Amino acid sequence: MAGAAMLSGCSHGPQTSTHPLPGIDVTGKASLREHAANARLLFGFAVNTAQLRSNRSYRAIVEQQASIIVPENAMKWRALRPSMDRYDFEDADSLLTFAEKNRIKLRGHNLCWHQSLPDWFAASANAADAHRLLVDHIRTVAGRYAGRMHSWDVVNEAINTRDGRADGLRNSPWLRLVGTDYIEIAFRSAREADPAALLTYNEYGLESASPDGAEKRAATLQMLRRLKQRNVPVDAIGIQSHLHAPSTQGAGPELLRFMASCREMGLEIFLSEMDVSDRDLSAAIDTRDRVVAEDYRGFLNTALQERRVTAVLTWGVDDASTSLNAEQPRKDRLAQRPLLFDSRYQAKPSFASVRDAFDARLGAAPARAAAPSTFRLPRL
Ligand code: 9MR
Repeated sequence: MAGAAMLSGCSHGPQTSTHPLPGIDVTGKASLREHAANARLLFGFAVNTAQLRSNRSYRAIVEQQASIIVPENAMKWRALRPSMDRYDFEDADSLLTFAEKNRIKLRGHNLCWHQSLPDWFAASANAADAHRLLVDHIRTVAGRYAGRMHSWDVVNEAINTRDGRADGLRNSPWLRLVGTDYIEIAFRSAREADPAALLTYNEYGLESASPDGAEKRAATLQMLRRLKQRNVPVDAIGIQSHLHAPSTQGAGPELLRFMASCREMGLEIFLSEMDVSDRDLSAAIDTRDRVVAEDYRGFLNTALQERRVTAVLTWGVDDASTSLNAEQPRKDRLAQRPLLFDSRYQAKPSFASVRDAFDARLGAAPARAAAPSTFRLPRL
């Protein structure tokens, strides 16, 4: 496993390779993983295995700040399935080795999605074999890492109310080939393969105040309730939380109501893919950084009121590693600044926002103060 050796072999002191927000220490007890732990939260990033392997500064930030990571792409079908009958686990294995060596928890992403399927899938999968393909994949992948994963995004983004179905389900290849039961089949297969991982339904747009957001929340709750009624093993919901600055809207009360409904169903809640797109902000870096930081603060101050939120992850480590420049390029072609560290690994104002929101969850800063007695913290 050459990849694993490379990922875990090089160690580099995080203190010497990152640059704190001017005047603010971000290391050790001042790191986000420590502030998160004090608020009974896990904090971390979606990571890119190539960066983790080759870039010391990137790796140092992850080691220093994260108590949980998720592969941005390395555990998707496209990465794991070069052909129908072959699996390639090199990157995924190396990531787990890295995580375990550094005592960082690993989320798996994802076992069933309409995107990032390998090219052979469209040409080869059909209604006769798709059910078997799905179950075999989940048995093989979740089974390989059984007992070592914090959680798995078992089904990703299965709702799309614009597809016009009464149940709100997305017209995905899995729905077309396997039928509406594909979600239930995926969760049951995942539980059999790994009884320990928290099995998660992960979705975008749930946090939005728009009419689309309201429809998505309603359809998602309807789907989750139905799964729970049928004793399908769903343990958690991932609210992706891809925000767009300036998010003056903030789905505050609706989001809290949605999260309370999830809690009442017994679900744990992860803010699983946070970033703040600055596509619609003017060019000035100071303004962008300030508005993005305000959006992180505003969103987390609301969302962390829900006690079942147990993890917060950003989708990428530093601004150079965001997927947003490809997905939502700015009109002026400037690089987006949606994350907590800039492309030179300097902590940004958004870092301070996230840290302060974690502290505010305890009602006390600096951290380590006792939680107010009225605030029941989740057990991790
Ligand atoms: O950031 C990911 C990008 O590198 C991939 O090309 C893309 C398709 O696999 O997926 C991106 O990650 C998405 C995640 O898997 C699911 N939620 C939305 C994320 C951003 O688009």
